[in-house]
Amino acid sequence: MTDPAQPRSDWTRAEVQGLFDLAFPELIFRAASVHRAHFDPAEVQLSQLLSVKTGGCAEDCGYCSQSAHFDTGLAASRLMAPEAVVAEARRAKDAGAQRFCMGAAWRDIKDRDLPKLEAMIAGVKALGLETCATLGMLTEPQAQALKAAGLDYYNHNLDTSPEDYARVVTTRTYGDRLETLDFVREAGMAVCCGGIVGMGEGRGDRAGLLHALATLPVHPESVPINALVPIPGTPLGDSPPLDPLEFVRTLAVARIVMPRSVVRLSAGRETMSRELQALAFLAGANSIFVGGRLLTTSNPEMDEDAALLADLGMKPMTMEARL
Ligand code: SAM
Ligand code: DTB
Ligand code: SF4
Repeated sequence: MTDPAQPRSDWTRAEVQGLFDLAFPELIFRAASVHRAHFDPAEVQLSQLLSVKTGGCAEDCGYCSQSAHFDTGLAASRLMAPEAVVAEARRAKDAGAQRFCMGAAWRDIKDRDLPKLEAMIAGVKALGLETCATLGMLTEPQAQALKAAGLDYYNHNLDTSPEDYARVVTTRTYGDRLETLDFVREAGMAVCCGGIVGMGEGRGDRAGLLHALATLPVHPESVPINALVPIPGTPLGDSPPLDPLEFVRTLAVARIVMPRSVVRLSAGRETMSRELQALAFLAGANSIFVGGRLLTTSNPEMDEDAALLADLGMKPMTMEARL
């Protein structure tokens, strides 16, 4: 019998679907068991996001406030100065964040922006923070340049199952996403790749997303699971809310199929109860975004999260546990 705590890349889609279909207590027990084989279940990594370039994006992601294709009332802005980004990162670190993720509303990176990006990444890294960026598609040389500047992780999500993708985005393909992920890997960066649930997809699509992630040649070291934050004016802004227990199931299956990855309880926490977040941690989630803002939407304030973690007897993840 294979050890359920050892990473495997040969999951079948039926196996992943079968995990979703387990009785809830059995699923959570298995996920919690796998979680403690690799992590301290009392630890959670605190990550802070910053939108370094907001709005006006050429892509048509049906969930996104920043697409130029939809009228969401969001004002677009230019790429921030590196010094301003580093100042925000210092504030985040002082408030308790261990990881800092820079996001840009771009379809892809333009070479002319590389010097600024390299400067901000180097400055954030120099503060002793783990660095992550999500800047759209990139080329192999661009991936190498970001790595050389000090970028630890690149975030690029698959979002949903391969067959559901065209319902959500039409301006790029699943294959485009996979190609960027390959370049990130080849450049020696860690991969941050996950998706969104609550976009009106079915359980089969949630299983399909996790199957796609867990059958990559190397599992993404970081797997953000976002609950859709509905944005008025976007095609998916009226999606019916997902059953919270199904959200927890998704986290639990992610934990089981990618046992060594950091599973991030990402967007959507503002509307989640403390009890639901506690269940999410029990199911193996071990990172949250902190600070009152995600990229363009709001998030619980740090003091609220600090109180939640204290009440649960949980603590920020140590540096050693992350590597
Ligand atoms: N433009 C880059 C890209 O899409 O790759 C990076 C920024 S993009 C905003 C990063 C990720 O945030 C998306 O891949 C998506 O998974 C998530 N996201 C965006 N809008 C969201 C929303 N309204 N609710 C939940 N997650 C969202
Ligand atoms: C990810 O998967 N979730 C974060 C991060 N990667 C960049 C972004 C969430 C964005 C939520 C919507 C917003 O604030 O615009
Ligand atoms: Fe652009 Fe990223 Fe938003 Fe898609 S998710 S519209 S690529 S900013």
